[in-house]
Amino acid sequence: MSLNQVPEFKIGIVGPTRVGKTSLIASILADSPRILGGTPVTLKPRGAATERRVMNRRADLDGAVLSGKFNARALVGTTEPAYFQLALETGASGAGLRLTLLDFPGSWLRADIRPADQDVDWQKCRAFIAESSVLLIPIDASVLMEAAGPRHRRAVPAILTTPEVQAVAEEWATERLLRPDEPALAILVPVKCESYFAEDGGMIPASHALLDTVQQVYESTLDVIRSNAPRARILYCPVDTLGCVELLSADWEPSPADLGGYKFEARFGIRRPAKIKVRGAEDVLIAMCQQLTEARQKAEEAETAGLWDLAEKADALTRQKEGFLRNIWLWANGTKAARRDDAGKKRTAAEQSRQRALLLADTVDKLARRKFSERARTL
Ligand SMILES: Nc1nc2c(ncn2[C@@H]2O[C@H](COP(=O)(O)OP(=O)(O)OP(=O)(O)O)[C@@H](O)[C@H]2O)c(=O)[nH]1
Ligand SMILES: [Mg+2]
Repeated sequence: MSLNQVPEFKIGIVGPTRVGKTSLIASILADSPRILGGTPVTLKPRGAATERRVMNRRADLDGAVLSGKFNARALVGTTEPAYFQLALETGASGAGLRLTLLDFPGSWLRADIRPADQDVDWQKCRAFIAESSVLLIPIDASVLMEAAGPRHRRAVPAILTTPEVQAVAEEWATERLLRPDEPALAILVPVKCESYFAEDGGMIPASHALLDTVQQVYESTLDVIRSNAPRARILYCPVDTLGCVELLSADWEPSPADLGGYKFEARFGIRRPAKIKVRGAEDVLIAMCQQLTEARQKAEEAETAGLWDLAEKADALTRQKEGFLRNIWLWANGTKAARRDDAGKKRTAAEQSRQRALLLADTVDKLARRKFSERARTL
């Protein structure tokens, strides 16, 4: 194992087709220059494939806004699993932290419509999600909030595939039992909620009702996470991936062939100025930085106190699976070495990269100390 290896942190995301998984990933990245403005750190796509995916999604989103009106089918869905490789770093060093998000076609969650020849790929996605230290669960707020009567409400779990989401969350939480030293973070992320927040200029402010409904509909998912991973942190962070839209109509079309008996479609109109304004992505990033900081501090303290032979533990983990702990050790050790050598102030390339490691760790710490927005909650 080389210290020059760049530590990688995996972030899993689970939700049905058309919920907004790809948009959420793209919007975290799109808003990062604002969030990280004034810090020496950037969040960037790593490699051409991710860059292309992000740019395509942004062009799609910009086009949807320019067109004036859109529905969930306005943007093309994901057709195969895609790894979004991101780098959190200082300068164009290629070092720093690697964040990998796995995006997949949400329709694969449903066994009855998943093509049989995609089963192997789906198993790989599930394994990645289970290994991830962060689990993002995007939730379609318009389905929850526009279900007007008992018949609509009865269709909600089928439309949001809550049993399938819960099964994936349970696998993730159960895997945490096998990794008790690793910090774990699950974030419920309502999307398409621009109309429900007064601070967004929403026409039907209902932020409390949204929180209550999310907790009610996802209660058993929260329960399986809590019972299998009692130390996992669970947050609620609504995100607007577009911001400049308003719900125009919500249609529940009877559809006996569909589980739940209804098809749901929300239509959105564009608010002036027609400019995308991401909201809430900062909370997700702050939560991730808190997790990184906490884990690195624990690793450094344990090593300093001689309580925990990090090198030995990390080696053992390398032999097994690439784990969060090993990555934290790599990062903690890199920043510790940087601190040790700080006094020397040699003007070498190695010294510069050490300085960058320190700067990154300090910036992540600072981001971790930022306040969450009013919307975010600990559940
Ligand atoms: N109003 C609004 N629409 C959103 C938001 N997030 C996503 N959408 C829309 O929801 C639709 C689906 O978004 P995607 O990101 O493609 O959904 P996905 O979960 O990746 O879907 P699959 O790739 O099919 O699994 C698109 O038309 C998005 O513009 C949001 O925060 N607000
Ligand atoms: Mg997608």
